[in-house]
Amino acid sequence: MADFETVIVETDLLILGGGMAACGAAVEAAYWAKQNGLKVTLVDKAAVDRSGAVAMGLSAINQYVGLKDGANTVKDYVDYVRNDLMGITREDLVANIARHVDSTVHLFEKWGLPIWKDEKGAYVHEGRWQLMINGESYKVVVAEAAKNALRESGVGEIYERIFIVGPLMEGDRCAGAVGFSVRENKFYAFKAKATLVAMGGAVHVFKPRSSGEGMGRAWYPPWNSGSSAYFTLKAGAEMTCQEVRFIPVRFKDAYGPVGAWFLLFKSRATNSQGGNYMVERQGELEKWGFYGRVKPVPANLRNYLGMLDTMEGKGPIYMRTEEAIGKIAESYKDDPKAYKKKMKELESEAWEDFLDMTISQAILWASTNLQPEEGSSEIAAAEPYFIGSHSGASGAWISGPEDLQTDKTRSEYFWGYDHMSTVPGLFCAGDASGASSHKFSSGSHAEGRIAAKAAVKYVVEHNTPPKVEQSTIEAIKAEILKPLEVFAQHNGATTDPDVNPNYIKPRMFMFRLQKIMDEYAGGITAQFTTNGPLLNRAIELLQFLKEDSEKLAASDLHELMRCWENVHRMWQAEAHVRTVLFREETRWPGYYFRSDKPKLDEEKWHVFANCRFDAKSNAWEMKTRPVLPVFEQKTVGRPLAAA
Ligand code: SFD
Ligand code: AMP
Repeated sequence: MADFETVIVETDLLILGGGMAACGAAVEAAYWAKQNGLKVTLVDKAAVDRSGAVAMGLSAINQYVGLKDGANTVKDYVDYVRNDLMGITREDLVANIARHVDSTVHLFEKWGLPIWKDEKGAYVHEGRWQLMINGESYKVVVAEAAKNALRESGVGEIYERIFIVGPLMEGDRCAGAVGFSVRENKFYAFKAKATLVAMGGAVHVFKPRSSGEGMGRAWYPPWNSGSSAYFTLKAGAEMTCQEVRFIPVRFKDAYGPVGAWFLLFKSRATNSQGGNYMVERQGELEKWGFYGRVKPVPANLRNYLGMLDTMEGKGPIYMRTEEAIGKIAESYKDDPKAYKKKMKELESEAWEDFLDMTISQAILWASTNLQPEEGSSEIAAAEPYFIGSHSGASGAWISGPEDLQTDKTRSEYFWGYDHMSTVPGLFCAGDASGASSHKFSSGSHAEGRIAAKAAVKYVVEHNTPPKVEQSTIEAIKAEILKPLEVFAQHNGATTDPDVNPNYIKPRMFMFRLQKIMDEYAGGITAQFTTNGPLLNRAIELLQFLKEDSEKLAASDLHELMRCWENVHRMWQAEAHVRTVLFREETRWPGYYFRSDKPKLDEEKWHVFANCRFDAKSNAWEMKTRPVLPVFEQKTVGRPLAAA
């Protein structure tokens, strides 16, 4: 397009995203880049102060190992994560993050994040691994440190409101990224010697529970639209755990988190008949072998027990907030003044939990006259999300650290640089990297630091500027801006710009994608259940959708972003469907159930299911990779097949 300027930016390390992992990367990269005379460039689609999952703040830091106090060991954390993921996890990656995460949390505190303390000055824990925070400004605090680090060191620059579409390649090497400004008519090509992808997970791939005016309300941020997965797939990187979606159980309709209620307030969840599914359905856990017996019960199995109640018509399921608050306050009953004070304190903690991170849930409570100390609140299993940092695991397959490898894992899990994907020069962290769940906000920041340090090392050892022809950049530019052309060419054909025989608007396109995923790939409508024939049909329909994506139309820059967000979602969807089909078992009931393969198959499927899109042959490659321990596994057995 004639009025679209092309801006070329040359840098050494390119950090994509401005969330928790990217901010960690910025802090660490600034330090190492300065020592080596290198340049670092960070690019975010939004404004770093309030971008990504932590935009609204958080009320807890979910990963703190407490190594200094001797509370836990790295191995304890690895055991926890492996058990929660039904045995499928990269121990080397989880351990690498776990051994560094405490220092990240201490940095947060130094930068001004208020972490709750008890009378003795010790951190207040929500649960074994979680710390309570006053986190409304969590992201602002973390962003400020990242911006200061880049700017004060003199090595860095930050581009905000630039939407990254995809990779720039030089043969098999990642040579940077391309994107466009969402405010000005500018197309950007960032040429880099190393690129770190930290553009979060994917939301709105599946049809959400929210509809119409409420549709932007999801648990995870709707602006994380699968850009990390698309970028790594298009660069030719091997992906892992694409079948491991995360379904969070949340306060119904506004998605308020449940962690503080279950762990800090020790609340029960009961069905409409007063039954507690975690007690009444204990027997069901036996079907899931070793993993049904671990403590805490894996998140997907907790979900599953509640889902069984819902499917049997025993809903709604309630979080018994009034009962939990009443129980905690009970010991103060003899002293009315102390009781009143305690009740006020609990009430304000309950509201703050939401006001810190899911303000809309507090608004919903207020607008429905709900007082948590008086009445219960409905909870429900939400739609599936793709997120490598929480209780899901999807992301790129990356190299682990050399020092944690065993003789058996070295050839499988290590190829030179910490947290580098299988594509040279392409690093991943946070939601972008797979098979290392439960890093959350703090672990994602720590992983960003680990990956950035390794990426700087990579640049030092491969210090050659990428060569990409200007004609290649111009061809990519034309492809990316095409939806604007399509709209300009055809919008006169109808009076309503949303309906046109020659094109499809991104919102309508998203509805098509969500319908396919919801009905065929085990969304809410299908009660999280699917099977081989349904998945094969989903693949067929996704191919038609891919054809339709050629006709996406954008009336302005904002819609152009929406077009590409949905293309990103579509690729995440395909990687998911293909991998669910590939793994011929049900391993994570409560995330999804394959009705044609309803059991765990430890013998055959105690492995990673990986995939890769090969651009040259335009085909998907599916393969398994072994799950290997880096710690002696005294706590884990595998005799499960009989279960
Ligand atoms: O209660 C592009 N999370 C929780 N973590 C905790 O530690 N404690 C909690 O209390 C947590 N809970 C929670 C959490 C998240 C949310 C939304 C709620 C509650 C309501 C999880 C963490 O937030 C999460 O693990 C990390 O933030 C993941 O970090 P990262 O860096 O992988 O993702 P990000 O922070 O969302 O940042 C993504 C960035 O990418 C940008 N971006 N930039 C350019 N071009 C594109 N195409 C891009 N696409 C995306 C984004 O703008 C952003 O900067 S609780 O539920 O457990
Ligand atoms: P959530 O609010 O569900 O994201 O949970 C926050 C943290 O608490 C995460 O680390 C969860 O894995 C953990 N968690 C939530 N509910 C439970 C539970 N019932 N038992 C054990 N851990 C939980």
